[in-house]
Amino acid sequence: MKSISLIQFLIEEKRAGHINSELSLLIEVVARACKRISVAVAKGALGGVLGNAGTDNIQGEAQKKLDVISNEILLEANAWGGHLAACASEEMDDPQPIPDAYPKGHHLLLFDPLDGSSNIDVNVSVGTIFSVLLCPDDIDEVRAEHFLQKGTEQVAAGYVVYGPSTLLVLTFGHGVHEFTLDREHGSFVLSRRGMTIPAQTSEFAVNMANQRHWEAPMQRYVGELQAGSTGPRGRDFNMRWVASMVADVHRIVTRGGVFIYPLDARIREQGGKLRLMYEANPMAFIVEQAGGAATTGRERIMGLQPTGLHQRVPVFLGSKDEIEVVTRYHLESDDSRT
Ligand code: FDP
Repeated sequence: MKSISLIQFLIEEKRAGHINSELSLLIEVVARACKRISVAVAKGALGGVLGNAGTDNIQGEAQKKLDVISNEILLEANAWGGHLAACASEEMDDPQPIPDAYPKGHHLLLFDPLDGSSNIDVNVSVGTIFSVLLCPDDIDEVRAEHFLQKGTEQVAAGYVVYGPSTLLVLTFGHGVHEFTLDREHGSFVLSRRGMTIPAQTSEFAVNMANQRHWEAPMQRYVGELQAGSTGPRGRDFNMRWVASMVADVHRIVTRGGVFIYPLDARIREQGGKLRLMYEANPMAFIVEQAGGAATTGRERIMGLQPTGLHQRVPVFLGSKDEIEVVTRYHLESDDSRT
């Protein structure tokens, strides 16, 4: 079979009218940066990249050396390309403007440079997540408010998994496609076109250690899954939790399942655990494009009007039928309390 490189694929997408040249260039630059991150991740202890950086990010979380390195790689790669108006990252309080020395483009890039930090030092898959928006016209200075667009406004989203293989999964709103990094040749090669998530599944991903802090509808839903063939669902379910969102979502995009990071009593005030702009929205775009669903347990993630660059939300995504069940349980529970 003739292999198709990412560059060829992007040319095809341009010809199909799905993307313009600037967006194509942006994706090429992000992919190139992720190849460098992949090399750094793979070096592990030999590259001196493991362990804490000794700093905290905006969310007060300890930064790993690889968080900081990955952030710098993505910033540096994107600054001079001429395709961005600004970028924003989990690791930076405020958006980073494009230096005056470089031409500016029309896109805004948001990213979580290295998701799944707790897995870095134990040689388990981690990843990069990114979301691309258009910058509003006639902006002299890009500020955080210009990024606060609904997920439905995304023009591209993707993630890269640094696992046994390095994979790039991408959507422009015309299906979801997977590229595998050919390490010998240094290029991403199309490995799956038009990925689809089956509507039904028997696999769920959630951190069960938090169970006692969940809301009642979440307790009900997972309780029924655990009861399996002896409960109301009448069949057994299996659980998988990598604790790297990218790896868990990739399993779901590959063979179905649901990924849930719900509200719980300890994180209620902050709105949830995962970040809307560079985790939930890009993953929701990918999952919906693959035929799945993504909600907060109550409403569609991509329909939310963002209120902050680092805003957190509850996340329920994956196989459509299951997301409908758990979302219905939340809405029924809310109705019964009003
Ligand atoms: P991490 O904090 O390690 O970066 O993005 C947050 C995230 O990882 C997700 O990748 C992952 O799914 C989740 O948090 C892990 O949460 P737990 O620590 O509760 O398992």
